[in-house]
Amino acid sequence: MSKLDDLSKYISRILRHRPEDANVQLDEHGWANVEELLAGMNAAGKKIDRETLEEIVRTDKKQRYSFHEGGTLIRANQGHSIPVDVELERQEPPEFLYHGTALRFLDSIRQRGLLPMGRLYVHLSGDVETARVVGKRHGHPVILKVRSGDMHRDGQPFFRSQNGVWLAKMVDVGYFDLLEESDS
Ligand code: HQG
Repeated sequence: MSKLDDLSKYISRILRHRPEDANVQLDEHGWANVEELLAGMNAAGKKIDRETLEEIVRTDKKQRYSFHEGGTLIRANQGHSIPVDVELERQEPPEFLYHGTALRFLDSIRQRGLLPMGRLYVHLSGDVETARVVGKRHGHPVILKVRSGDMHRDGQPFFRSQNGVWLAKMVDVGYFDLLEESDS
């Protein structure tokens, strides 16, 4: 992993899950003070300066972070486990969305539906390829095709994060099927 990727991974953890590890406080909208983050990271042995942080925010492949207030505040665009309100936009989803997961989770998902587990939302992708990459993080990937259009018509809200990830509170059993690869 490159040095920037390693720092970025640490920043995700601080801004989404464990701000206290770097002595950082998030406000109700998930914003952290940039100076506080830099000081906390350096104190925790993750050496970083403002220029490097700006480079990470600018070049991150998934555009995970945003600056605010002239670069004095920073937050993760999505993916939190701590309950912050990142002012997600409610949006009408496409007819189908995709969720990549691991084969070993499938029985449980079929019984209980897709749940946010350690995060605030279930993460869904607009395309099969992205879902496959997400699923691979957990093991042998399988892809679920979610009937997001039906969920929407049944009154279930969908959100889209700043960086284009589709989010739902949960996906009930009955709104997804295992994707047959010839079907994609
Ligand atoms: C599974 C990355 C058992 C779910 C990615 C997933 C994504 C269940 C895992 C973002 C279940 C949670 C999120 C049930 C769901 N029983 N397992 N009922 N319901 N699961 O990491 O979607 O690089 O919290 O299928 O690209 O994998 O961090 O969610 O496999 O966008 O920016 O429980 O994280 O982005 O795993 O990934 P995660 P995810 P970043």
